[in-house]
Amino acid sequence: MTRGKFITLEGIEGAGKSTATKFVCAWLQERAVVVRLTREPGGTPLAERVRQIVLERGTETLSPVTETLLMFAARALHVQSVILPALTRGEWVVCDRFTDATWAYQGSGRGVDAGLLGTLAAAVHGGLEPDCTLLFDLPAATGLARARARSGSGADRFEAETVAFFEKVRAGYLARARAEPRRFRVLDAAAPLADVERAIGSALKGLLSQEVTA
Ligand code: T5A
Repeated sequence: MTRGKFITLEGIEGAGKSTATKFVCAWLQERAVVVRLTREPGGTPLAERVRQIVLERGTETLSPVTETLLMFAARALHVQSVILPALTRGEWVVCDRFTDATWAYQGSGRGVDAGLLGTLAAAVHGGLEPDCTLLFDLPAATGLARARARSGSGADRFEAETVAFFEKVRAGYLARARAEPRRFRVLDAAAPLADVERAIGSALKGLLSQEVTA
């Protein structure tokens, strides 16, 4: 059986990833692809509990390294229980965030050492990398305004960060996209939804045609 494709969606808060996952899944299903939609942090019952810990604005401070370890703990559960089994069954996995988020948020945003991130990524998912990463790029102020309009006073620990923090995260994402142009497709997420969806469709067409010609 052919291994499925692994598609990740990345970007700062309010970039439109969750909205786009629905479009990606529907687009693939219309073409008879079996899709497994999932997200990080989360994707398994225990990993979803870790998600609550990292998102809640509790009284206990999480250091950048603690935050990083929690992200990778959740990811280890997710990769072993959900992502690898689905890919092995030939399903396509559509994942709202993966390790690029750790490089962007904990690495570029919080300043966690790249050596540590590389070691943890290798230990947790070895040779597993996304086949395609859709990066939803937009100015931090625009994304945050969208996210806060939706969350209101219920903003989570990340949404409560400053625009300057998210500009560092955005720069981290764009640097990764420049370093791996074949894997990343950078989309203008400030554009009207119809334009964003057209760009997603074009990226997915490319991925599907690789499958046919492989
Ligand atoms: N995190 C995660 C790390 O720090 N390290 C890691 O390793 C990982 C995996 C997860 C948090 O954890 C952090 C990053 C995050 O802070 P999350 O809920 O997955 O949290 O991520 P968020 O970015 O917070 O999710 P959001 O829901 O805020 O953003 P989305 O999914 O990008 O945006 P979406 O689709 O919900 O859209 C937001 C609003 O904008 C509108 C939508 O209708 C919605 O109201 N919208 C548009 N409006 C106009 N034009 C468009 N093109 C639009 N697209 C969407």
